[in-house]
Amino acid sequence: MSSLQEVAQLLRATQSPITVIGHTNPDGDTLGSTLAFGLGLQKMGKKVTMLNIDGVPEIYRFLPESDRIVIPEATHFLNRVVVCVDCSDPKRAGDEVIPWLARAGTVINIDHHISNEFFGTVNLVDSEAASAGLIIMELLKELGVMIDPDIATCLYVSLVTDTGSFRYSNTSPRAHQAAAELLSTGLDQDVVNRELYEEVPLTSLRLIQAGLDNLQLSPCGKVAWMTFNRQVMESLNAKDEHLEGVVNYAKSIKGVEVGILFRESGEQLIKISFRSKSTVNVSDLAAKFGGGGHVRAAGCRYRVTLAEAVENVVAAALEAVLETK
Ligand SMILES: [Mn+2]
Repeated sequence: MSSLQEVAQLLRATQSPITVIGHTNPDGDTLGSTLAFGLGLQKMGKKVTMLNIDGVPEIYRFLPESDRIVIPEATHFLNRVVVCVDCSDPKRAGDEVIPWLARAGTVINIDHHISNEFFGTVNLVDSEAASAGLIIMELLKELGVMIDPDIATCLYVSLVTDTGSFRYSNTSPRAHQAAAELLSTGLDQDVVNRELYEEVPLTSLRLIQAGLDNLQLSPCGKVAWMTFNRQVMESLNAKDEHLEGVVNYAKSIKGVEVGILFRESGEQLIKISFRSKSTVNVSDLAAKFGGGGHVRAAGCRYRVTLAEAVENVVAAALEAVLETK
C-alpha cells in the first residue's frame, strides 16, 4: 500500500503521458473520478488520455469534458503510467484491457472497494472513502491542483451517486466535509440534481415498472429480488445503464435486508447486483459467485441460466441473512 504523498511524488516526477481508466458499465463515481483526475493532471501540464470501455452513458454526458473519455486501444497503454480508478481488479476495466495493462510502464490502482486485489504497481486503496472520487480529491489537493468548478462538479457527482445522495452507510463526516468544500467552489448544484434525478430516461422508468411487476419476496421477508430477462431488455431497447439504482427498489421494502437484481446478459451469463441494509456483507456474498464490491453494495457475473442464478443466489442470500441474525 502506498501513501497519498508517495503517489503524488510519482505523478509529479513522471515524464510519460498518463492514462486514466474507469470500470465497465460506468457509474457516476468512476466517470467523475476519471474526469476530475484527468482534468487535474492536465492542469499540472501532463499529457492525459481518459478511457472507458463502455463510453459515457447518456445520463452522464452533462459532466464537464465528458466527450474527452474515449474507448481504449492498445496504444493508450504502452509505456505509460496508467491510473485505474474505482476498479477492484483489472477485469473491471474490461477484459480486453487486461493484456494492455500488462504492457503499461506503471499501473496506479486508486480504489475504495473492500474487495480490491492490489493489482497495481502502486496501490492507493481506502475502503473507508465514500467514493473513489474522494481519494482523487485528496490526491489532487496533495498535488497542489486548484479544484475549479468543473473538477468540483465531477467530484461532487462521484460523491452524490456513490452515497445515494448522502443516504447510504458510507456517508461519513469526511464525505460531507468534502461535499461542502466542493460546493464552495461555486459548482452548479441545480444542474447536477436536475441531470441526475429530474431527467430520468423513460426507458429507466419502464424497467422499474417491469422489475416491480416480477418482484419476489422470500417467505421470511428478508430477501427481495427482481429479474430482467433479455426479452424485457430488448423490448424496451434498454441498456445496462438504464438499470442503475433499480436494485434499491428491492432493498427499500420494509423488513428486507438484501435486495438483488438479476439481469440476463447472455444465454448463460447473468449479471447480479446486491444491496444490503444493515447486517449482511454483500461483498462476501458476491464473492461466492466470483464477484465483490462493498459491504452494502456489490455485484458479480454468474455463468448459468437465469433460473439457476435466482435459485442459487437467493439461497446463498438467505443463508447469509441467517448467519448474521
Ligand atoms: Mn465507487
